[in-house]
Amino acid sequence: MTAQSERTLVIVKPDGYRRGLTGEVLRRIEAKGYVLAELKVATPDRERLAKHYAEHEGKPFYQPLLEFMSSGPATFAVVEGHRCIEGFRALAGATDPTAALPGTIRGDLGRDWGEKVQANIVHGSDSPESAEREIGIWFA
Ligand code: RTP
Ligand code: MG
Repeated sequence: MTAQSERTLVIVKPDGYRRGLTGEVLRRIEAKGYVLAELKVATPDRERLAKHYAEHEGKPFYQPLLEFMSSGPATFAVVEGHRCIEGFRALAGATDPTAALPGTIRGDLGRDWGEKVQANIVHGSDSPESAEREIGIWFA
């Protein structure tokens, strides 16, 4: 990683993985110019999910979120590039896939399935501190 560079943790969530969208998400990341520094497929375990989503504990969607995220394989990527945290969140679009703008991953590929939690295809870290914390959880 160069001095100017930044890292973010991207997860293609179990809905994205099941729908065969991993390649499409990775393609968009690479087409944007970011670099895939690490990559793996694994089913997220509840212990690490609880750490990852600690900020949401107690919210109504917390338990459904852990259910959903542990429901099957996901793809984990460490993505690198100057301002990639902000850049990937722009690529991902709004949390609610119905409201996410066309042109974004969630806007182009996501929808509301009427579930208790938003199945919105991807996760992207929201700050440099979150990114380093999350990369430490999933790529220890
Ligand atoms: P992420 O952390 O996954 O990149 O997404 P985000 O920052 O846009 O959303 P955040 O507020 O951190 O919420 C984490 C994930 O929880 C699910 N969620 N569902 N009301 C709901 O149904 C609801 N609210 C949040 C989504 O999967 C969201 O990405
Ligand atoms: Mg978040």
